[in-house]
Amino acid sequence: MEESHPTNASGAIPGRPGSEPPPVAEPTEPRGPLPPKQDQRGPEPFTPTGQPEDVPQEALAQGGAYLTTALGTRLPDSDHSLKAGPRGPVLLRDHHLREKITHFDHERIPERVVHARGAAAHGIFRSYGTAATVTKAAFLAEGAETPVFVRFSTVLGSRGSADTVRDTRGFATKFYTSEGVFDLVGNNIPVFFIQDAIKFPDIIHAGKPHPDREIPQAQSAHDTFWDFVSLHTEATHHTLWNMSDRGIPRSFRTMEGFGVHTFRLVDAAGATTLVKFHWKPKAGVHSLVWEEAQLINGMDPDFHRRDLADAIEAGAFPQWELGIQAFPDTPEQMFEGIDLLDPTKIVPEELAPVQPIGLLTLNANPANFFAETEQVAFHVGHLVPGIDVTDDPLLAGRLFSYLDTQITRLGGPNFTQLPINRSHAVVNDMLRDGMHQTAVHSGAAPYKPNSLDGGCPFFAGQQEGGYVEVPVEVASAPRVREAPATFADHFSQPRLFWLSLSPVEREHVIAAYTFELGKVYEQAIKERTLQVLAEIDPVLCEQVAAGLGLPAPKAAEPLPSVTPSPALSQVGKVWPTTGRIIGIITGEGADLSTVRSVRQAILDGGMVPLIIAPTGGPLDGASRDGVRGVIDALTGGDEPLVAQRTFATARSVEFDALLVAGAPAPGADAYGARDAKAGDAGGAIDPRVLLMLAEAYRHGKPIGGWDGAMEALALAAIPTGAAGVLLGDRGDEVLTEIVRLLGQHRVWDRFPAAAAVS
Ligand code: HDE
Repeated sequence: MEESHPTNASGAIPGRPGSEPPPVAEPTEPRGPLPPKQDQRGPEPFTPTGQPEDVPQEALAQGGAYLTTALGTRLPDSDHSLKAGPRGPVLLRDHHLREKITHFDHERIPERVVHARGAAAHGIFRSYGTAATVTKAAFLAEGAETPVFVRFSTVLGSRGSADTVRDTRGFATKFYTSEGVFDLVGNNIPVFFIQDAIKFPDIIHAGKPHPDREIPQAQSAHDTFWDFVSLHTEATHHTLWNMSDRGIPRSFRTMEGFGVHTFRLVDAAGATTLVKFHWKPKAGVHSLVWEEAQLINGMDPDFHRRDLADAIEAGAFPQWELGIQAFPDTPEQMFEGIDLLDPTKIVPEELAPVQPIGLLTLNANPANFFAETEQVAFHVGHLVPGIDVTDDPLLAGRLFSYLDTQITRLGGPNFTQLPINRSHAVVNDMLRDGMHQTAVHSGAAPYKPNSLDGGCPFFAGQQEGGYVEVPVEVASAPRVREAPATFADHFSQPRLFWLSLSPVEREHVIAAYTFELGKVYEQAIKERTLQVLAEIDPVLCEQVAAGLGLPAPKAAEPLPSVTPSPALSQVGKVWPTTGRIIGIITGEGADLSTVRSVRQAILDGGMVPLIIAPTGGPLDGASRDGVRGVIDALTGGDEPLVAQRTFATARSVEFDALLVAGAPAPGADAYGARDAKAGDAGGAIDPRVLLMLAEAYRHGKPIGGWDGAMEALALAAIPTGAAGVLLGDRGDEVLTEIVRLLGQHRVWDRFPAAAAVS
């Protein structure tokens, strides 16, 4: 009988499960995966678009000079359907038409439930090694360099919503470390609305547009949001941060980032330290003012996205220092009376300084938004040895949620194989199959223990760099649906934050509450919120109540005595001005040599000069003398001076500071029927210039001018001698002073705070 079976080359009977005969005892010597059996081979190694796998990265997606079908057949035409005669009918047999339309029909994937709108960049993280005393994580060792991908986002809006809405911002970083991927999925606000993940659907349903009309988009100024946060008072602290300038950042580049939860670091000896992560922007923390934010949402809804991409393209690479606040890992997990497991609490930096541990530099824009920014999948459970989570109940829910959401969003469990999500450390996971599987696994035994695949893969203990959970003591307690008593204080830290703000920042908070509650329909919700504000501070409550035309309630409890944390204020420091945008307004008759030298000085200072003129094109007088003049201007010794904006296209909100070179007369298109901003242009100065100046003045921006600019300022009703308004004889001197003011981000003392000082 034996002889009648076919045999393979080695003479064995077919059907052997693995490529080697298994030993009797379970293999214990680690080794790489066994080769496929002799008779097996997977598909030839080609890229998803039919290229040999060793092509350079940029050629991976598409190649060749000719249009093809998805499977590489060259196409002669993609503009006309296949028809029975030029007038049709269209034929069902047109496989190219059907492939093109079918693929198009499926181009969208579900947007993120929260943080749908985002922008991202590639970069590098260089570790200082200062954290090596508390963690064994390899990417935090001295000098380690780790590629990263960072995605910033708003929370509430849909993918197509505007950037400068009042909202929390996401700040999620994927570190492709040598020990696997670590995701630090944080926000630009250090606390959260809720203390327990089970409340997340509630706060998000309340913040999202009303379910009946699906309005308003991407904002919290509506009844359901304030209904929830006024009833659920643990949201008070986060809400106050949102109503502060932190809710409307100037740029992603000027945002702080926070890990929010307390994490647990583990060193090589197994000793643990509790930490909070902080990102500190090198450019300083800086925000918009509310009117500016609202105008930008119409003028340039992609303001933050564009700012990030432009900065990187211009080589002004945004940088943040990563820092940690470190606390002893005691059984209580408390520090100076603050519960470290409560995500509605901060630890003031004055009590636990932020110690820098590395530098993040964003140095490349994504090549394809969908493939990278949209498909990137963060997960707080993507951890590496040396970094562990704590029992913060909010974090516990996140550990479940992020993995779960990616399965719906990215169509199955293999989202980790998408190029942007792939590990840079070798993967041997025994996870198999599923939608969109791109790996061709070999072997017969994706289970452990096995002997058929030589026992592969092997477990990695501490010595082999395995992620070994720290045996932290779990307190014995009854099973309850309850929060610990230390979570019950909802007002002392909001008060601490309020008292830490400068007077002008408090004015902004008052204005924000008054605006948002002013948009609320139901008076009961306003009254309830005023009661919450009374528990924070009487001045805040009274001023908002006055703005709403309602009586100010008194606090139910005596206000706690707290020590302010000056580190929480954004005002009063000096920052680099790199990447800031200065508009130079010129007009007929302006001295172009001064404009040229000021423009160059701005560039030399690493800032961005944008020239605003009555029309586009070259400014040099020669260019007006016909084609020859244009060519001369373009090719002469100097670079031609070209306007980047016109009086019709520019708006003050694009600029951090404005310079006026002379007295720009009304442009040829300055009449209301053509451009409503011009209205009745009867005066000596173009009304759109006056509008820009008046807005920049209101928004606390430095304004400078020379050569008759005084007339423009006077007509814009800007008092000469007002703070941050500089007129001079020389453009370079004016610029020097303007740049000094920019270093403080805004002219804070232009409008002294009136009411907000307790
Ligand atoms: Fe998220 N969050 N979140 N979150 N979150 C998501 O994951 C969730 C929370 C944060 O750019 C989702 O991929 C729950 C805190 C950022 O892709 C989802 C809870 C913090 C991003 C999700 C929280 C964050 C997300 C939506 C309460 C700051 C965007 C799509 C327990 C520390 C990441 C997705 C990116 C995204 C769930 C609370 C930050 C649904 C259940 C606290 C920056 O999984």
